[in-house]
This record gives sequence, C-alpha cells and structure tokens, in this order.
Amino acid sequence: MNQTTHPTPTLVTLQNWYAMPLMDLVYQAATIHRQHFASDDIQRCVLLSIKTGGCPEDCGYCSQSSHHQADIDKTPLLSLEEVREKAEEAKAIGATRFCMGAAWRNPKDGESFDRVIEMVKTVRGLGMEACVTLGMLSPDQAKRLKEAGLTAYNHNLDTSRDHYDNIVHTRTYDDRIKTLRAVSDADISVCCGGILGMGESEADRLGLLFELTKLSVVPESIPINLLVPIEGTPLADQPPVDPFQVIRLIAVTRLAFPKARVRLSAGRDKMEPTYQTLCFLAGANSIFYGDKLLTAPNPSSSDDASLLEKLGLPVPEGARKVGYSGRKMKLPLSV
Ligand code: SAM
Ligand code: DTB
Ligand code: SF4
Repeated sequence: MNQTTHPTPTLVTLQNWYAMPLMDLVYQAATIHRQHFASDDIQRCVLLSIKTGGCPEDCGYCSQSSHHQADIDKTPLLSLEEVREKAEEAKAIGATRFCMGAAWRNPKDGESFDRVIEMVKTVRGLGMEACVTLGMLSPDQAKRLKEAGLTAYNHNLDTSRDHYDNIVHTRTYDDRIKTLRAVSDADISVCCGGILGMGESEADRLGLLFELTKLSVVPESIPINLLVPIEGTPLADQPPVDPFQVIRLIAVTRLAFPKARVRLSAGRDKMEPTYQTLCFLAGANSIFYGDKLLTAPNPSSSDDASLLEKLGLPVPEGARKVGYSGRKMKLPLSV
C-alpha cells in the first residue's frame, strides 16, 4: 500500500484503511511517513489573529461569529508593527511558519488588504514561511498574495459535504472549493483540513478526506483540529472525540497524503503527551506552537519543549522559557 498503488484513493480504500487493526494501520502509516519525512521533522507554526471577532459568517464552532455570544476580545485589523513584533517573537521561540487569521467572510480590497500584503512581506523578510487565512478570495487577491511571497493559504473544508450544512449556513461547500481553486491557480500552496467533534459520524470524517483527494491540487498541509467547544456557540456542548478515532483518522490521512504536513491543530492543550505521541507516530508532523491559537488556548512553548525533549527530538533554544525545568534524567542511564 503506497502512493504508487493508490495515487488517489477511492472512498472505499479510505474506509478499508480506517477499518484495519489499529497496530497494522499505524505501522503502515508510520512506514509511509518515514519514506517522505525525517523522524525528527515536526514543523512548528505560530498562529496570530490579526482581526478578531465580528465575523458575518455563522460557522457553528467559531467564537468569532457575530451570530454567537462567545466572550472574546474583539480587535480591528492589527497594525504592521504589532504583527512584526509577534512574528519576531515567533521566530525567537523557533517557529518556522507564521500563520495569520482574520475573522472575515472575505478581505475587502483597499487599505486593509494592502496592509495584509505588507504583513506577508514582513514575515517572509524575517525568513519564515507565511500563511494566511482570510476567508473567501478572488483570483486577483490570490495573485497579489502570491506576489507578496505568501507560502500557503489556509481554507478548511471543515467536514464532509453532507454534514457541512448542519454547521455553516452563510456559504456553501462549493464556495470553499472555489477559493481553494483561486489559491492553487495562483500557485500558492493549499492548507486545507477540518475539525473533528462537531457531531459528525466517522463516515463524515472519511468523506472530508475524500473531498480533499478531489481538490485540483494535493494540499501541502492538512490541519486536523479537534473542536474546542466554546461557550456561547451552538457546538459548546459537544463531547470530545474518542482518541482511538483521532489516531485512526490521522493514520488514514497520512496514507492518503504521504507528502503532506498533517497538522495536529486545535485541541492539543487537552491531549496528554502520550496521546499526542501516538498522533505523531500515526503520521502527524506539524503543530501550532505558542500559547494561543486565534482565541483559544494552546500548550505553552515550554510545555512543548518538554514534550519534544521526552520524544528525543531537537528542542529549539528559544522555547526554553521561564518555568521550563528540562528532563530530570539523562539517557542512556548508566547502571
Ligand atoms: N475566517 C476564515 C475562515 O473561516 O476561513 C479564517 C479563520 S477561521 C477561525 C480558521 C479555521 O479555524 C476554521 O476553518 C476552522 O477549521 C478552525 N476553527 C475555528 N474555530 C474552531 C474551534 N472552536 N475549534 C476547532 N477549530 C476551529
Ligand atoms: C486551522 O485549521 N486551525 C487554526 C488555523 N487553521 C487558522 C485555527 C484554530 C482555531 C481554534 C479556535 C480559536 O482559537 O478560536
Ligand atoms: Fe468567520 Fe472564519 Fe469564524 Fe467562520 S470560522 S465565523 S468565517 S472567522
């Protein structure tokens, strides 16, 4: 089972992989993973909300929708200087990619889009990859982002086509696909994934992966978010997803997309280090790094430094911030 025999897996293939005994599935996924990535290669992306809250869309999971009553600090578009400062901090703790998110249905041309263009140039000028997620894009906007040096555009399909209408009512699945097409036509890498834990079935999750296989380009990165249930949103009371289902889905994602960055995204602050480790073994090789996502919490960089050290992976120097105690025992232990 590899990309040669299954260049684009069918839905049935995805289902068959998902149904394998867990140890065989993880072993196969880890094997494919090692063929394409080094074992110590876990990408670190820092996220910054550059415009927070007041979004006209009604995505049922989101704290930033003006249709919901989540308690968040709304902010207008940040200044270029504020973004530069945060990007420099991200670089100092060892991030290699800086991702900026705006609570917009779509960016408006003019002063605000021009400022985002400058933000992208600033991040690239610091030597990091730049990713933005700004909602729906026109082909012309995608072209301008490409010219500014944008590395990737994040635009998630979130769930299966069938379940989507239970979660979002202000835009369609095909609207999302149209933007993804504008992004890939502008030769920008596509970052596209979804959220687990929104009341969907396991079949819906495989349906999402199948939709990803049908995009006009293979996504360069695939964020797998675990729903962060937020008070004041319609999905506030959703129960957590069974960890075994998460591990299976990550393994199937790796098998279906051998060369993609599979990002263990939102919800990591609620996952035990051993659970996260199984996700890495199953094929995840990217994390959001730094103590905040957009509005929700994330593990601190010192907690992540501790996790990386436990895994025997390189720890970026700047991550050892105040409070980091390091590993107590040196390995190998002398007897
Ligand atoms: N407004 C833009 C858009 O929707 O494309 C960009 C920002 S939006 C917050 C980016 C992504 O974050 C969403 O597509 C969704 O997958 C994820 N997300 C938002 N709220 C979340 C939550 N409570 N739990 C997990 N993921 C979430
Ligand atoms: C993605 O898939 N996950 C990130 C990023 N893309 C923009 C966002 C996670 C948001 C979690 C909820 C919050 O912080 O409000
Ligand atoms: Fe707006 Fe994006 Fe949140 Fe949807 S996910 S409400 S589009 S910020």
